[in-house]
Amino acid sequence: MNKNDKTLEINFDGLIGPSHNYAGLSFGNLASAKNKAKASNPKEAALQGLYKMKVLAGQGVPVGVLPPHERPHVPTLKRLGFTGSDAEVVEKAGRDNPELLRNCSAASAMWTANAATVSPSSDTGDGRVHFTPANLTAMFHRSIEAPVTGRVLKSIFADTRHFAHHEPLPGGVQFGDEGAANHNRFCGAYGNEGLALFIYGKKSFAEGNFPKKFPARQSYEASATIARQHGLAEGNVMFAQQNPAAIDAGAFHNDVVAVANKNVFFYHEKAFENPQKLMADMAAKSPNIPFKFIEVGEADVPLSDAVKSYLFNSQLISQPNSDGKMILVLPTEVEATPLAHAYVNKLLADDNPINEAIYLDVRQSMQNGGGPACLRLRVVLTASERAAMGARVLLDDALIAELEAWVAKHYRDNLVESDLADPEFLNEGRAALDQLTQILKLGSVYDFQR
Ligand code: SUG
Repeated sequence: MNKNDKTLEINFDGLIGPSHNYAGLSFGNLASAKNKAKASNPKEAALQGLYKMKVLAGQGVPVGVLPPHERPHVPTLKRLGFTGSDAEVVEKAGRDNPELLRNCSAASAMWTANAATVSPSSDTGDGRVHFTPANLTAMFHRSIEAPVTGRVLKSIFADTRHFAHHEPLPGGVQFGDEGAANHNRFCGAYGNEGLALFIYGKKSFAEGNFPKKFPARQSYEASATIARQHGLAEGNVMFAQQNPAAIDAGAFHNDVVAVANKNVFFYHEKAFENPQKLMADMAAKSPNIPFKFIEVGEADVPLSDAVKSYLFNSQLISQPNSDGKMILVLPTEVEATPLAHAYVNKLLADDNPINEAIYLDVRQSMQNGGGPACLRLRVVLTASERAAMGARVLLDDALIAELEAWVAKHYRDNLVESDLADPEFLNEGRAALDQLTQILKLGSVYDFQR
């Protein structure tokens, strides 16, 4: 039997953290701006996320979990000049510079599509799975995620015979990297060599037609560096520019306007400047992949409805043992957007691999611009690589039950800005995360544990 026969894609969902709040931090992300200063419900948010994981696991899809980060992040506040005990640091920041405290309190690590770019062993030069944590330099509140993300990935994927870890890219915004949200991998079967399609928003060292209103977060230079350092073969890599008009319409990551799985590419006609050429180039580059391109026209679903509903931020999942059938896991906002909903109904009736739609309520995350696909990082692993994983992060009934009880015990159901400066809130979060590292057998990944 070929060693790749049992290769699976695991969806690693971000567990939504106790500091989930609406701070309006992401310029260019329409939902984040719209819901600024609204009271959040971290407990409901985390349970919505866990329910999504449970539904996917119930479909037979392998699901893993990645932990939230420590927030407010006292080490960053100290680097920004706040002094004293940890309690004094959050109090002073809340009083003197609430903007900085908000930036250091985001639970944004939940959107694990931005955690890293991952290349499966079938695609890399040395036959190992490669990970590069995203530097997320475009937004200050996200730029502080990379060190802990790197530690968590190294703790789970510790076996260096199978796994290779790179540092987050250097170079500031010119090497701005947002991880897997702008990376699509196409293949026939998961264990086959795949085609990596990197989508960038700008070239940092070249002229071009780039977005005018909102920032292009992903740079070509970052994508090209990752392809190089993961050892991807030139014949298996493509780069394409995201349509600047899509970014200016609120698609701050490409996964807001396109989603791929295996041979299927589901995208909005305005996701790329010249989709016809891109699809023709992909087909020419990888003749072994039986591509199925599903382009949604502006006339069927206007770009503004795509951004509002997050139609393309759905998870496109292969049904296990089903001979190519796929499920689309969508946010309930699609049901509430008539043209997007009608399109999905038509898609299910048409002749294509997508034959089931599951709508899930992840509204707490959606209100910050994070849909089902933002909440997951895909990692393709062979059977021996799965056996080499450490920690306890693959979901089963027992782990889900423990995590639900953990959320019920530690999370607040109402959070407003003034709570972020409360030392009691800091202590609650640390107690929760300390217990979580024991449940997930992660070791001491947080700064407060070191
Ligand atoms: O980076 N929102 C996240 C949403 C990330 C969605 N991810 C993907 N599309 N893959 C972001 O803009 C908002 C936080 C706030 O405003 O409180 C935020 O960070």
